[in-house]
Amino acid sequence: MKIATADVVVCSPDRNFVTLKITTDDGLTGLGDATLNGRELAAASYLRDHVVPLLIGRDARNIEDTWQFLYRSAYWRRGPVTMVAIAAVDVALWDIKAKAAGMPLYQLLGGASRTGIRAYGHASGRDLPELFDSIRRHQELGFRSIRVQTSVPGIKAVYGVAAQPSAGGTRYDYEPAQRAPLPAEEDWDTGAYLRHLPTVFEAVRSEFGPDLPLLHDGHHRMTPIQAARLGKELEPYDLFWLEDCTPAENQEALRLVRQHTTTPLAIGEVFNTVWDFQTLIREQLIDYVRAAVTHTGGITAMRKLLDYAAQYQIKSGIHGPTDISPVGMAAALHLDLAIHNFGIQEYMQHGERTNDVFRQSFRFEDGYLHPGDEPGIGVELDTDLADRMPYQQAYLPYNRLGDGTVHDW
Ligand code: EZ4
Ligand code: CO
Repeated sequence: MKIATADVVVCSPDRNFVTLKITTDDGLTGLGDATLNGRELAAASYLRDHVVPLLIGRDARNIEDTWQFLYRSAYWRRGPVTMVAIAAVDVALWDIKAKAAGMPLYQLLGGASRTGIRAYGHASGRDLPELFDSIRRHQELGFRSIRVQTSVPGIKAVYGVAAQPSAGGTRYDYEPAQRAPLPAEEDWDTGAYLRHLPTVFEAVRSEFGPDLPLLHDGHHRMTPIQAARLGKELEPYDLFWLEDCTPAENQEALRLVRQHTTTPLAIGEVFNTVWDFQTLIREQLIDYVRAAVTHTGGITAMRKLLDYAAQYQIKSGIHGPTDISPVGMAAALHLDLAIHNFGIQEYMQHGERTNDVFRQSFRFEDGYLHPGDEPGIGVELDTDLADRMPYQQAYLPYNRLGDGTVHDW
């Protein structure tokens, strides 16, 4: 079973996606996601120019060996561009192996450890009535765990908050990447945020009661002492997790946060190897690993990372925004179903055009996701349709403080 062709497909149905399609000499195909939001073409070039030529003729069955070969022979280690490329190859080869075995991928990973995958959705609002509306709307969609983001008085645009309710006010979709030649500039004031957020969670708890699991994303914007204070002040509202409270490249900084709060911490959507989590896991500075299959070297690397986390009772919280394609999402779901230390799965639903290009077997029912039982990962790419939706320049926004200083976004 040799790799005959490997094609990189860049398309933009509702947003940009980079997909690798590997075909073997016996006609099996596998898909991998290499989407790197705002830097898609770098990932596409890394694959096309430097990885695809190395794949042709290789034995498609040797997944571990191919992973180690791509990682070690590059010499330059880690980094998002390298790791999304390796992830795409890895997931495509797992897809092929599972198709060859006639099984859904989760069966090859040890079989199902649960019947469904608890998912959380993204509610947001510019004020409390809008936020409550959005939470109710997500409950109607079936979500039983909900991330809460709101505007902050005095700040014009805040990450994760829909600028305005779209499509007749029923859905508060938030797509951070904008199709434009330059990134949008947003403003930020940590003091205003720290004063405001506990009042939001107090209001949400009194409206929705104690049982609804609530999450919040701090999006790397606080210093350790600010994060410690926020974690402490949110304790009465019993968060499922506080995500990315600090930038966390400085992993030791999390010790300070931990010493001050029992609010559970989730970190890692911008990380891409097990090494980036080494201190966080060994010192038990986090409760959930937020890495994505797409950005962290695929199934092979994520399995090792999550098995390492399991030794410390740290659970998974796999990153699942819309900039992970349905291919990356499906790969995550097979892993979620198979591992023992599953925590929760982020699920921002893709748009209709995306679902037309990527036909999927995974489903969402009553708050639970399931990858489906088709052989492989259960996603097929309509390449003709994809070719009619070419790449469009798009950037994530960035933040400036009141005095013009660039701040973490
Ligand atoms: O901003 O994936 O928790 N989810 C997030 C995401 C990220 C985007 C960046 O590409 O923080 O929405
Ligand atoms: Co996040």
